[in-house]
Order: sequence, then structure tokens, then C-alpha cells
Amino acid sequence: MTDTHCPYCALQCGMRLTGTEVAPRGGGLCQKGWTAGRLLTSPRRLSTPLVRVDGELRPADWDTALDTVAARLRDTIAASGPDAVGVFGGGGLTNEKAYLLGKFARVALGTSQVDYNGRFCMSSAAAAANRAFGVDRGLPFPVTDLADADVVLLVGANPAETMPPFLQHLRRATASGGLVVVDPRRTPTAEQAALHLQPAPGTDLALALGILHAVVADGHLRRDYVAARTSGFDAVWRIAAAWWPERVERVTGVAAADQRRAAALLAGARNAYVLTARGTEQHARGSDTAQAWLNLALALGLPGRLGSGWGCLTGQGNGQGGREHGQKADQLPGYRKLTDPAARAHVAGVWGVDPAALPGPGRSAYELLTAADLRALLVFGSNPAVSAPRAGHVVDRLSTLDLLVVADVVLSETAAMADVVFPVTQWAEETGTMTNLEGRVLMREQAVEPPDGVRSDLAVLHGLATRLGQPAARFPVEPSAVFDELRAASKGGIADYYGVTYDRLRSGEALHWPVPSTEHAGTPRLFLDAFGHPDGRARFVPVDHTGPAEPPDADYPLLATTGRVLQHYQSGAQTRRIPELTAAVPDGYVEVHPDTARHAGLADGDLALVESRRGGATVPVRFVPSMRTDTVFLPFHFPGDRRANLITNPALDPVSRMPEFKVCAVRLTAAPS
Ligand SMILES: Nc1nc2c(c(=O)[nH]1)N[C@H]1C(S)=C(S)[C@@H](COP(=O)(O)OP(=O)(O)OC[C@H]3O[C@@H](n4cnc5c(=O)[nH]c(N)nc54)[C@H](O)[C@@H]3O)O[C@H]1N2
Ligand SMILES: Nc1nc2c(c(=O)[nH]1)N[C@H]1C(S)=C(S)[C@@H](COP(=O)(O)OP(=O)(O)OC[C@H]3O[C@@H](n4cnc5c(=O)[nH]c(N)nc54)[C@H](O)[C@@H]3O)O[C@H]1N2
Ligand SMILES: [Mo]
Repeated sequence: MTDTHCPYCALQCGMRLTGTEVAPRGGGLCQKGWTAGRLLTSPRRLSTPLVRVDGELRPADWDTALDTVAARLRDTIAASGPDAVGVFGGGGLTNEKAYLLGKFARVALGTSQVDYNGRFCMSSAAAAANRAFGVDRGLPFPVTDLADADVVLLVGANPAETMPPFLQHLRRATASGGLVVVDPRRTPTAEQAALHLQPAPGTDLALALGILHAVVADGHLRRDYVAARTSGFDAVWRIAAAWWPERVERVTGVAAADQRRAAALLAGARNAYVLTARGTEQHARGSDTAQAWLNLALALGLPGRLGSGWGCLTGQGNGQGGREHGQKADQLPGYRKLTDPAARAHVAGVWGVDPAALPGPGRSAYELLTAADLRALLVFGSNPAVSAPRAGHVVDRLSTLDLLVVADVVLSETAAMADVVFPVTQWAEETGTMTNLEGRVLMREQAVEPPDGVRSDLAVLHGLATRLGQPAARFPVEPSAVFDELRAASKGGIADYYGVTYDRLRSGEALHWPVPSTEHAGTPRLFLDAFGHPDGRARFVPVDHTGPAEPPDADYPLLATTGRVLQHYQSGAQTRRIPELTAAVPDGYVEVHPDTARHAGLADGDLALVESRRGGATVPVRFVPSMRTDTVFLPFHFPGDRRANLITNPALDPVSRMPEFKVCAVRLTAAPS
């Protein structure tokens, strides 16, 4: 029997494993969690390296696979320079893996071209939090604090499906009529809300300005807090003053009276929170949109006050830790900046290399995946053939590479395209740490023996690095050795893990970063005394509404948005291989209002072509009477011609480089038979 945590989302529910049998520990589990053990015994698990020979992936031994990759990387670097090699990581990797992957890219390959799937996930909220607070930790307070809230505004979040056990923390707000949900769809989360605001996709920024307008106009601005703890309100108000609720109603479709009701509920609460997730963040103006909700929270005096706050719901299991330790294009461990000379000197010192040898910042995820000058790519913990925006184009680009290498536990759609596939250990087969949505570092203990033939990602990186001429000790295989190095590399940084040790985690201590020394008890609540900027104040940032990058027109008259269902996880690589989950939701679909579908000549269950300027997804129609008539919705978990990302718009946010996953213009027709 081993105590561990769930392999999926950032809530990281406690789990007890007996063999591969799962039971909850403390809180609850969702259907994905209950069935997580199936992937440990799945017959579709990879257990031998694969090397492409004569166009076909064939089993190979480890030395052959590692030698092949190292030789071809050396050739690519010799011919085209280190920046012709890219590395793509994932927010599901442990802290140890994410850290060693960033180090491998910069030191063993010498490339600046490293980024990860968290760019598609958290980057807009992170950019907003950094601007406002000077620190980005998804929830700057323990998730259990939410239990005392009487009002919670959930924006673009559907935790009833994406984080079901999280809802227990909102019980009080829900029961007292204080749950407000902003979502273009009437989701299972919206069903539980006292107030559901249903804006057109891509109009959230206007809605946030309208609610802020109502807060101020109705006399609810927290003037003392704004004066004592913030700066920059006047510039924000100059914009919001022009967005009176009736004007916002015309842009968003949300009744002015409902905007005022939301403002009054938030202002009248004893304890209130504003929480955002991907619905409002995955836009070409996602940073500004997240900022607009943050401005609202500041005007209400919520952040940095015990029992109230602003936060963003981190997505992937290690979405938080994964964005702190250097797999991001502009980042060094400890949430340090690659452009900061002091940070470079510190980390280079820990790594035993010359600071001048560290490359500078690279390109963001979509730009990296589609870069014309990229010749080789190594993918660890992501399936971009399904999950990247404008996936048809991404697949075309990946197929022109000289070398595609994928480390995975299953033959994902991306792995199936690779030249070499490394079969790696997963979750319960290895030890490592994860940092959950509240910035708490968790120990995920090995619970079962890995199948014969697989190795850990750390061993793969070690095997490649040593073949590329690196000293063996620089790329340890033992997770505890990697973690001790990570602690030293993060020391003094924003996300300081120096005081976190395996021993402390194993003794059950709850450690939220920063933890600057081994005597330090951790920081469950940031900002109670001061925000992270040098003057200690939070910053209002002026942002204005501009609308989606691709507005609907006569050719593409509908808005398409995308997201998740309870039973499937991300690209579906894991959950589509679990029988209970595929039985529950076997296939992709498009949710459409019956009137919109009939207008296109489609009946419930008919196969439709949902087409944008980038491509089309072929999916059965599902009649959903609560949908807006101008909007359709596709889950993105399914491969092939069901792929939602065949249509999505890779317009990137100027600050976060987040693509516009959540809105693009489409037309709906019957699929050609
Ligand atoms: N079951 C399941 N759970 C998961 C995951 C999974 O794949 N499956 N993935 C995990 C990860 S990595 C993440 S990032 C989280 C994501 O968790 P969420 O953010 O809750 O999930 P999404 O379904 O992507 O988006 C939430 C909602 O945004 C709405 N939305 C679409 N467009 C807009 C818009 O313009 N404005 C607003 N306000 N809302 C909009 C959608 O209708 C959707 O209901 O879930 C985590 N948990
Ligand atoms: N249209 C649309 N597209 C989206 C989104 C959306 O809302 N709409 N959401 C975006 C978001 S928020 C995210 S986070 C991304 C996620 O999309 P992906 O990055 O594709 O995420 P996963 O499907 O979780 O892929 C993880 C892969 O790593 C493998 N894996 C699991 N554990 C390990 C491990 O320890 N080591 C290695 N090497 N591999 C492992 C899994 O089997 C799987 O193949 O999708 C983005 N794409
Ligand atoms: Mo995510």
C-alpha cells in the first residue's frame, strides 16, 4: 500500500494504491482518478524503444535507440547549429524532469529552442499575475481557504468536469447563493450557480469592464484598499468609465441587470474570490483579459486579504512546478529570468558551466513547433499532433523534420509520427515531486515496479547527455539527486524550493513555496503584508476590449469554442486507452443549438463538418438547447478528423504567446458522405 497522488489535474487528489487498485485518501476522486490504475496495466503500454527503419517503427534495444538519437543530434548541430534542435516539454512532468529537461536543452544541446505545453495552458494568467503582483502562483492561498467564501466568481472555468472534487471547497458559496459563473455554455458548473452569465466567446474583457463599471458607479469601490495597497487605478477607470453595462450588454449579450447583480453580490460579500481558468485566458488577448478580472478583484479589495482573493485554476498535474524550473523558453530554475545576468550567474554556478555559454530566450510553443528552421525536435510529455492549435499545420511541419523523438508511456499520435520513441515510466512507477494548484510541493512516491524495458525520462536524458559528451554526474538519474540540485538552483529565486526536502515532504509537512530554508515553514498565503513588487503594491493595469482575432463574417458566421469533458484528459492519449472512459465518451462531437443545427440542415446525431479558414473537423452533432445560437463547442480530446484543433486559430497573445483556442469563426454544414 502506497500513499500517492492522482496522475491527472493540478488538484493532485490524494490517492492510496494497493497494487494498481486506487482508493481516495482524504478527499474525493473523479472518474478519471478512480480508473487511473488501468493505465499501469494497459496492454497498449509501450515497453520497448522504437526506431523508424524503412518508414516503419520497429522495436530496438535501448543502446541502439539512444545511439541513433545522439548521433543524429550531433549531425544536426554540426550542420545547422544548436538552435536547429528543439525541445518540447510538458506540465505533467515532475519538477525533477522539468528541471533536468531545461538543463539538458541549455547545457547538453546548447539550444535556446525549448518550450512546453504550459504555454497553451497557464501563460496568460501567469502574465497577468506577474504584472499585477510581481509573482505568479496560481492560487496565492491554500485551496481550503475557499471554504469560507460566501461569493465566488468563476470565469471560464468548468470545475464540475475539469476538477470535480474542487467543488467541495465552494460548498458554502454555492449553498448561500453566491456562486457566479461566466461561461458561454450552460455547463454542469453553471447549473450549480446562483447567477450564470453567458457571454459570446471572446467578449470577456468587455464583461469584466462592465462589472467594474457597475462596482464603481454603484459606490462599491474599496477606496481605502485601493489607496493603501495598489497603484494605477485611475488609468483603469478611464477605460472602464466608457463601458457602462448597457454598452457591454450589446457586445457580450449579458444583460446589464445581471452585470449589476454580479457586482452587487461580489461587493456585498464578507469573503469573496475571483477565479479564472482557460475559458477566459486562452485568447489572443488572454493576458489582458485575465488582467481585467484581476483589476476587478483589486477594485473590490480582495487580493492579499485573509479569506478573499484572486487566483487562477492551474490545469495540469504539475502545471505550477512545470512553469518554474526552466522548461519555459525565457526561464531558469526558481522562476528566474534567462535575461537576468545575476540569475544566469547563479544557475550556471550550480550547473558548473560558464554563464556566457547559456543560450538566451527561445521561441514560444506554437512558434517552436512550426519554425521553418527547426530540423530536430524532442518531445517529452505532450501530444501536440492533437493538442496544438492549427494542428494540421503543426503535423505538416513535424513531418518535415529530419528527426522527431518522443518519450511517452503510450504510442500517442505524436509518437506514431516519430523517428525514435522512448518508452518511459509513469506516475506510480517512479518517485518525484509535483507542485499543485496552490503552490504546495507534493511527494509522489513510487508505488509499483515499472514493466520490463521502460526507463525514466531522467534516464533517457542521462543517456543522451552522456553520449553528447556531458559528464555523467551532471545528469543524475536518481530523482532525489536531481531535486537537491533543483533546490540549489532555485535558491533565492521567486519560486524558492531550497527549504523543501524529500524528508520534510515524507514526514507530511505541507510546504507552499517560497521555502527559503530548511527551518522555514513555507508560505501558504502570499501578499498578506505586501505584494511582490519592490514598492509592495499591487498594480492596476489598463486594458481595453478589442474582441476576437477572427470575428465571424458571412463566410464563417458562427463562433467555435473548445474545451473538456469529465471523462477525458487533454489530447486523450491516456484516457482514450482506459475502457471505462471510452465506453462513457467514445468519440468527439460538436454541441450546437437545435435551431442553429436545423438552419444548417442537420439533425441530432448527423455528421457535420465544422470548418474554419484553417481546416475542418468532422464530428457528430449533439443538440444542446442551452447553447447560444451563435456558438458551437467541440471537446479537443479526440484524434484524426475529429480533432477540434484542425479549426483553431493560432493567433498569439502579444505578451503570453497563448493561442486563441477559445474562439474562431466557423461554418457548419453536413459532412460530405
Ligand atoms: N476532465 C478533464 N479535466 C481536466 C483536464 C482535461 O483535459 N479533462 N485538463 C486539465 C487542464 S491542463 C486544464 S488547463 C484545466 C482546464 O479547466 P477549465 O478551464 O475548467 O476547462 P475548459 O473546458 O478548457 O474551459 C472552461 C470553460 O470555458 C468556457 N469558455 C469557452 N470560451 C469562453 C470564453 O470566451 N469566455 C469564458 N468565460 N468562457 C469560455 C468553455 O465553455 C468551458 O466550459 O482542466 C484540467 N482538468
Ligand atoms: N482546442 C484546444 N486545444 C487545447 C486546449 C483547449 O482548451 N482547446 N488546452 C490546451 C491545454 S490547457 C493544455 S495543458 C494542452 C495539453 O495537451 P498535451 O500537451 O497534448 O497534453 P497530454 O494529452 O496530457 O499529453 C501528455 C503526453 O505525455 C504522456 N506522459 C504522461 N506522463 C508522462 C511522463 O512522465 N513522461 C513522458 N515523457 N510522457 C508522459 C502522455 O501519455 C501524453 O501522451 O492542450 C492544449 N490544447
Ligand atoms: Mo492545461
